Amino acid sequence: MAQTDLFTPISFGRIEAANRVIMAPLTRNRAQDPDGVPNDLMVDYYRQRAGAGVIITEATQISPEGKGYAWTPGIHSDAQVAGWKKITDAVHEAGGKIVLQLWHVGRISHVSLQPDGQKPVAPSAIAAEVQTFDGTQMVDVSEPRALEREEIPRVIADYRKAAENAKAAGFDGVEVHAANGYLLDQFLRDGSNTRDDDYGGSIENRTRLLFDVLDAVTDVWGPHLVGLRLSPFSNANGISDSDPMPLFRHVVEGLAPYDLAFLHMVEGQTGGSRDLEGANSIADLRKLFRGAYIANNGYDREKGIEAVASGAADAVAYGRPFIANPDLPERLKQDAPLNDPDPATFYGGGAEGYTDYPTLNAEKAA
Ligand code: 8OZ
Repeated sequence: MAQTDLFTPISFGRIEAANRVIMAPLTRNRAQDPDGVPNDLMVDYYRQRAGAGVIITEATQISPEGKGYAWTPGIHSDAQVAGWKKITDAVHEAGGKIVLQLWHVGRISHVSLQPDGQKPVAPSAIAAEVQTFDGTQMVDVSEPRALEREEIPRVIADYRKAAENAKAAGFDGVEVHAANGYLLDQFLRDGSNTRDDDYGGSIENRTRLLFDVLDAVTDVWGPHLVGLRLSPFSNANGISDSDPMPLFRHVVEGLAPYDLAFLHMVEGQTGGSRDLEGANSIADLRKLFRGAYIANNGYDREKGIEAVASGAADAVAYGRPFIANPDLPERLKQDAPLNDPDPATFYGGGAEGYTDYPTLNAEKAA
């Protein structure tokens, strides 16, 4: 039997991937149309990266209220669905697979980005001490208002509608973004969720919204086509919990009935240290999940190969390396040099630092 490595095919549930080099979700703020419609520049960007086993798109707001940064795309309007359809068509023509990341920012927003200038919504009226980009400058996020109990079914319905829209846009699946301190993570954690109804308090109550959303999204997509992203030990966007291990054990144990395509975890601090208080915490959580596991956070070629070879992960999601190397899987396979990403062009702007990084073939021809 051929040995399993980073470059062999894998099934994420019903999503068949040609290799295990996954493109991590990357916010790039190129949807400058005020309505958050994906544009032709984004078509080029994603087409260039179709060699990934699976592309997980940038976080995409499920509703106008779910937006927290200027120029991020949405999946709640017909024009957005049409824009994404061009992207899924281009990736499929190039032989790739692409999954949409469903996102609601919750309290990580600013009144100027919200419909009618209203306050962002959150589990509780507790502001995060972080900033966002409003289209002109970095600004402190606004104080949110607590969602009313009777509004929660509407938020779940927004996830359902977005999941239907993603299907209409031709995606191969969806990933529910429950990481990095956004709405679902805010509900999970006791630092941001102090509700006294059935969506706050006990672990069972704090995890209820996540499971409700998974119910809705898997109902739309069916089994083995929905993934989930978590960042159990990150404090990204001012998130905190007094005891994350039992919380996330409950989450991961609760995933069994959903028949997810994959579980995708940010290991350690998002974009930062991989060191955890409990060295085996991630491995312990992973053991509780029966499906495919995608590891993320600071992996290089060697760490990725080692993670798959040892069975610590089934696949590895690369973020920053995919920004600067559209043909990353090929480069990793050949052990070819990598281009360095330029942080000045990560967020916003045009083609520069977005679609102008060369492939190996382009470098050879030059
Ligand atoms: C960087 C900048 C803005 C948003 C995340 C969606 O951390 C993001 C994000 C990352 O998950």
